[in-house]
Amino acid sequence: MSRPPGHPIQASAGAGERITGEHKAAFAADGVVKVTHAVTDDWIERVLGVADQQLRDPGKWVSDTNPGATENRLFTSRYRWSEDPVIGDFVFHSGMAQMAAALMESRTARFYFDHLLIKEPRTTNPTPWHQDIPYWPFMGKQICSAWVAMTPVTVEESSLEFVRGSHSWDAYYAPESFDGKKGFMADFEGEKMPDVEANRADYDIVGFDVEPGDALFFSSWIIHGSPGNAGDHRRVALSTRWLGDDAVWYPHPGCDPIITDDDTVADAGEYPADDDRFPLVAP
Ligand SMILES: O=C(O)CCC(=O)C(=O)O
Repeated sequence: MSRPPGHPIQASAGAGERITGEHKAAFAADGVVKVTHAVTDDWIERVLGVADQQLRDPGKWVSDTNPGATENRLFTSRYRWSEDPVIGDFVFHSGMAQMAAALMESRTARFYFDHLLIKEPRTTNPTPWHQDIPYWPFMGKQICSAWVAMTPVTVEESSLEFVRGSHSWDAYYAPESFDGKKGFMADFEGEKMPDVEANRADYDIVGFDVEPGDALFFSSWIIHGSPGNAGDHRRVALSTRWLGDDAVWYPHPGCDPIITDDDTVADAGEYPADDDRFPLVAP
């Protein structure tokens, strides 16, 4: 898993200038902001091509609730960037790094991983309410995702919802499996996630309807989730994960085991200056 040939670090330098003071203020206060038309149509076609290809011939890091089905299926594929030229190109040249850095008020953005998320029509599986940071072997406030819609999606059709401002709660909720099979694990780091869904009125929940190419940038600390896809068309999104200046390598009980201490030159508690695993994309 290292930088693929043909993807030198190259500026999508102007992309950060798309981010306005208003975007930054919303991201800081709410923990999430929508940037419309964040990527151009050619990216959308190319990523939708990857989605078709992945459904036909899944990569190594896949989850799939209903293999082969065209309905009621939640499919995800991760860590494709070093093998798939489209995803690699997206990581280095779509401008997500520059926008993420600008929103995090970070000088730099290193790439962590890509996450393709497909919900076929009439998929009942929600994405449960969670924070990202406890799932990841990093610590820091300047860590975020750029979730880009590749199909039009309303909240009813499974666009993302957020508990506004929850990135500032100073709470750290233990990872739980998304299929609900494994609940709270006492040996994982973090408290039990409260039942947001059952108590929606108690939370300041904001959801975003999006068009293809719109991006939701959100803090890795914000509580978020999405309902199932009640609609009759496929929902496709590509999330990329970004590490800012204050990120440190922090492997801990419960975090994603795909990249471990053995796979990186990063040292626990230190900035992850590992250009092969976590390439510096911005500036
Ligand atoms: O697309 C989804 O339903 C979930 C996305 C998500 O949780 C994420 O990108 O962190």
